[in-house]
Amino acid sequence: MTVDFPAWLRAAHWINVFFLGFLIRAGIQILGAYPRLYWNDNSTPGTEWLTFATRPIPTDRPWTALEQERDVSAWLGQPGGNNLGLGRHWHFSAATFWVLNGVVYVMLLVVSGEWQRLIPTSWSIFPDAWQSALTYASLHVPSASPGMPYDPLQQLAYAAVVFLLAPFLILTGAAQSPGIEAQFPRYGRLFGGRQGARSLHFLGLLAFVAFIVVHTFLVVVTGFSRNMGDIILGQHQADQGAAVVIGLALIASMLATYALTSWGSRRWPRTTQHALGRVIRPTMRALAVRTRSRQHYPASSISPQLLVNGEPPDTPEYAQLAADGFADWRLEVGGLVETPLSLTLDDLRGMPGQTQITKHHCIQGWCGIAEWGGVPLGAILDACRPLPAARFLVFHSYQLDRSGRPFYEAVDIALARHPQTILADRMNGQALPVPHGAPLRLRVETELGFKMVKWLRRVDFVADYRDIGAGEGGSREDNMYYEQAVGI
Ligand SMILES: Nc1nc2c(c(=O)[nH]1)N[C@H]1C(S)=C(S)[C@@H](COP(=O)(O)O)O[C@H]1N2
Ligand SMILES: [Mo]
Repeated sequence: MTVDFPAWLRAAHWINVFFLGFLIRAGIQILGAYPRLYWNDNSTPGTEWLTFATRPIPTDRPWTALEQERDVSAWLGQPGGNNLGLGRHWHFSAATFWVLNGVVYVMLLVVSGEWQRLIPTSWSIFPDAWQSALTYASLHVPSASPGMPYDPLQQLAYAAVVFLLAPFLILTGAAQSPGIEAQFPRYGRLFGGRQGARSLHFLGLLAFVAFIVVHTFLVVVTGFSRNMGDIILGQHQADQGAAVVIGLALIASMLATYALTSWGSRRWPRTTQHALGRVIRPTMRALAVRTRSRQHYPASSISPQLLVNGEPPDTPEYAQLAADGFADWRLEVGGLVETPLSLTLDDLRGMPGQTQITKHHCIQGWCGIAEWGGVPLGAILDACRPLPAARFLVFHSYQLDRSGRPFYEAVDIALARHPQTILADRMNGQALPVPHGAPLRLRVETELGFKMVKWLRRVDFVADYRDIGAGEGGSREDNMYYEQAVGI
């Protein structure tokens, strides 16, 4: 066997490096949105095993989880700053192409027979790798295996990265998805829940970074121009000088791309949201809209305290409603419906109710489990009878968002009939507390928390959301560049 590297393998290597760079950078960006890691799904303050937080959690006043977001340097994060929405767009867009490239690469490995140089076929790889390790430990470079471009320890490390570490990152990434976890709660448990998966995903990142550092170091010390000949031109007999120049230019252009796309994202966030949205929307939508929540956590798993996001409305109107125990509060249901409704709390409580114990997935990364009680949204649909043109439900809140406009979110009508989509007026057996959305909030259990509008005022059935607010499908989409349908 020659030690040539076929062109497809070299291309796959560099495509992999390119998207991995985005994944790591954007992953760090996402971590900055809630820089605390846990092994429990309550995200209870003080129980984190690792934190990069810059702000202590206040103990003398109510606080919201968004206060915990921190700025990330653009040297590390994609795109840098306080940019969870764009970071997620980059992370999932890059993941899409990274996985595609990986699948093509593995298929070609198999059909070309090239896998024999990567996957160990004899147990002797372990003692041989140990010998290599001892050689490295004595500060010498071991010789490559016969007919192979690298020594047994390197082979073992490459095989582990391709066939163990990469799949592990995909699996722990998927386990953080509200859609996937809602439909397959047992899958989430495999990794110790969402926080377990998130912590493991982070450790996987560290493992990848460690691999990259050691790999790069070895590429340099075992003969940089020779190795560049292999991975750029396919063989080390080739013009090594040219290979080094091309290789360094390639790496420089990748770094320049990260810098330019980060700068461009922050300069034109809306354009970035739209462009990358086209890449990730089909998957996002499918997970949010097509999956079904089948969550039935035991009462014993209810979190001692569910974190809060969004500050309660501070308008005189809401204060008045709350002072009267919401006796004068109404939920207005209108728009593209046959029968507009105006429902009191008693009307809602008179309808057949439902309770469910589910996990709340905040886009920032934290989560918690609570019991929610209320009316299935399907019952409201039966009562108001949406017109055929209605495609989205727009939930409006009494609370004002950052732009000073009422907080709203648009939800696909297909979600309204999901068995666990409810309007909740109860939490953990009590009337819904004000911080959690009194008197009524939405629960849509296959999506991220920000879709679940609290302090509800009105539900409108619409054909399109583009003429509402900034037109992105919700306050968070408008102001923070989140995605409209969020199953991940
Ligand atoms: N009106 C309104 N609803 C809202 C928010 C908000 O800021 N305003 N925050 C959302 C976010 S980001 C999350 S994670 C959940 C938090 O619900 P909780 O406070 O009950 O945990 O509410 C969602 N509903
Ligand atoms: Mo959230």
